[in-house]
Amino acid sequence: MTSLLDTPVPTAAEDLTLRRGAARVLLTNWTGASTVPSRGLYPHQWSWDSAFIAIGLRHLSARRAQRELESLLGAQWADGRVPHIVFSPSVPLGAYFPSPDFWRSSHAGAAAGAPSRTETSGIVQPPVHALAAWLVHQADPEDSRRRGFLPRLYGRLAAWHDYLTGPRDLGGGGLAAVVHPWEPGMDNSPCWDGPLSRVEPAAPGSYRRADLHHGEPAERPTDLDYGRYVRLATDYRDGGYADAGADHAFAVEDPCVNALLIVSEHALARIAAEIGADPAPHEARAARLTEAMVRRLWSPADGMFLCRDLVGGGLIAERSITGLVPLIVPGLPQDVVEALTATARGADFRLDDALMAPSYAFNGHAFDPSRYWRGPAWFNTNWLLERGMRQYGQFSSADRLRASMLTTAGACGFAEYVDPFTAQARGTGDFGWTAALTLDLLAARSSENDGRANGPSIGART
Ligand code: 9WN
Repeated sequence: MTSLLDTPVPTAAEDLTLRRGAARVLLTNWTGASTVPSRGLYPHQWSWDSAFIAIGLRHLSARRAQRELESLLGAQWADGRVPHIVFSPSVPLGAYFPSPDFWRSSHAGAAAGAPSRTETSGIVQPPVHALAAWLVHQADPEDSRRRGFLPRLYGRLAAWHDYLTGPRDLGGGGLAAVVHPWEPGMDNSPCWDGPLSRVEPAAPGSYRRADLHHGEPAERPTDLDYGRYVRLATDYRDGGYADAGADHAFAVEDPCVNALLIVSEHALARIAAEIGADPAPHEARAARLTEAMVRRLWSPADGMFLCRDLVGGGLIAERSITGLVPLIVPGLPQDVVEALTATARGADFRLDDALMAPSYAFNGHAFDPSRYWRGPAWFNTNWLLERGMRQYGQFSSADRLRASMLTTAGACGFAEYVDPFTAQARGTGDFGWTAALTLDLLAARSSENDGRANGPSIGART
């Protein structure tokens, strides 16, 4: 096992090179009002990408990070949902599938309150936004106050959380559910194999994938998975993107989605206090969500959280990184924290000797080191894990992971994801959140080195 003592300490010059490289990616991917995840594969604005990107962008320009979130929330639907993609009208339709003419949000989503002049998808992604807004505010509170950044966003963020805890509480147990594998952002995780097996794929000739023009087929979801994604999205659209009363073929409660909702609800409490609103309802909701997440998704036998299948019933017996992300939630029961940190270090995720934690258990039956969310290591989930371990006082694991992520990010050219054994780049390069979270990790490390240590909670982090 590699110990912390074996980890090479980068020199200030190496940090500067890394910072410059990450900044270059964010400048190149900036479109004027937001940042694309990648110029080729993902040429529009994505929801949770924008939140992670804002968290890093604030170290380059707090104003630009504010605009990143403002532009995304400007496309919010009247029912509160924040769409997972906001389409750029200047990008050709064929550049990404499913394109605006597939989602038809301004017409098909009219009853649900889709904007009439901006085209978006009709599904959502994990709610990282209130957390991002709070962190962006903290990067330059004076500018934020001068521009009324938080007062303008607060109502929208609250409506977003109301949507997730209201119409999206499909299980009736107090958690938010996702209705498509694209919603939790871990598209082809083995967690979805069971629920997806009940879905009849769309006919192969009825759509054309654009992702394979940019990515290796062995690193992307299979055609069978795509056919099922298209079927689910088509059915949701044809039902007017309605939630309550709809006959969802796929409905899952996901730990990462709900953990991010809880942390964002804590952030909303801080935002409320900052702008003179009442934080108490947000803290109360965060506490209710935390209790519901432990009650409905914790598996003592697995030592981690699992996904709950609301259609087939029961917990899904697949060990994915989603089940470790709840470490970012403050105030978890002590026995849960102990088991989770042990699982993170154990043979399935190897936090203390792998380069980065894989997206799916090393020993899982479906593990594949190259294919998308079925094994490769992703920077956003590892960033969350790093924050979670640090929050619960696991400093040496967190320090080691941070050092390894920084080395890997530079070596792989800010790749979308990497092989967790070799750090070889997978997916697309110059990826937005890889660059942004690199900047955030660098900033955290240098502020700790300067003696300005961050607080223990993710929400308290500046
Ligand atoms: C579908 C943009 C997004 C990420 C997701 C990631 C991938 C899209 C795709 O890219 O999903 O939303 O076409 O595969 O899985 O997490 O937000 O970077």
